[in-house]
Amino acid sequence: MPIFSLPRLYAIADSSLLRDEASFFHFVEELVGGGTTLLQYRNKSGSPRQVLDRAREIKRRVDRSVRLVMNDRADLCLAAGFDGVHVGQEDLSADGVRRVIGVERWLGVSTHNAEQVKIADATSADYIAIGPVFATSSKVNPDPVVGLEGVRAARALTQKPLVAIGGITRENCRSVIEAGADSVAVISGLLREPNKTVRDFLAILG
Ligand code: TZP
Ligand code: MG
Repeated sequence: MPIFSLPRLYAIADSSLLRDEASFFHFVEELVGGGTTLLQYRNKSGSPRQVLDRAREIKRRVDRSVRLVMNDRADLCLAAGFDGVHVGQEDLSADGVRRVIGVERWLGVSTHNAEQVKIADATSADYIAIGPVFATSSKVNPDPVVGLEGVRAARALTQKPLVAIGGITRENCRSVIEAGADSVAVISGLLREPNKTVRDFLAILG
């Protein structure tokens, strides 16, 4: 497994939240220009071909120092030459993804309760995400909010790097790190003024 350390901010670019392709790529460039070093591409509505085309374009536009993570799809991660995959509870299992992507690429798993954290901890996942920490409108049918208490509980159950997700803003991100998360994953909190907002998050999180 690669030596693994997560940056404090894990930006997620969700293509459904940007009105067209040009704004999507502009958004990605703003995130990276602001200092994002770990970026997940999330596209729940495109065909596999569209997802891959956009992924390749992201890769073309973004410096190699930025780690690129594909949401849901191990096959498209490989096809796009991304650095990792993030899967949820209904995607391929973590160990199934690992067999596809090999040991070098990064693998993250979403969890929503203590039981799922324990199970993910026993897999070959490189990091575990826990959430939604706060209310979110970026996910269809989100699981119940776990709160800061859920982050603390997850922290106690795993030594893998822990990502907190769901409703995280500049205002509440410190409390999430203080509850034990290593990194905060943010979707809607980056949509406005992404370059400045990324810089703000990085300044707040040190
Ligand atoms: N998983 C748990 S909450 C969530 C996902 C994908 C959405 C997070 O988006 P936002 O806009 O940062 O609340
Ligand atoms: Mg998924």
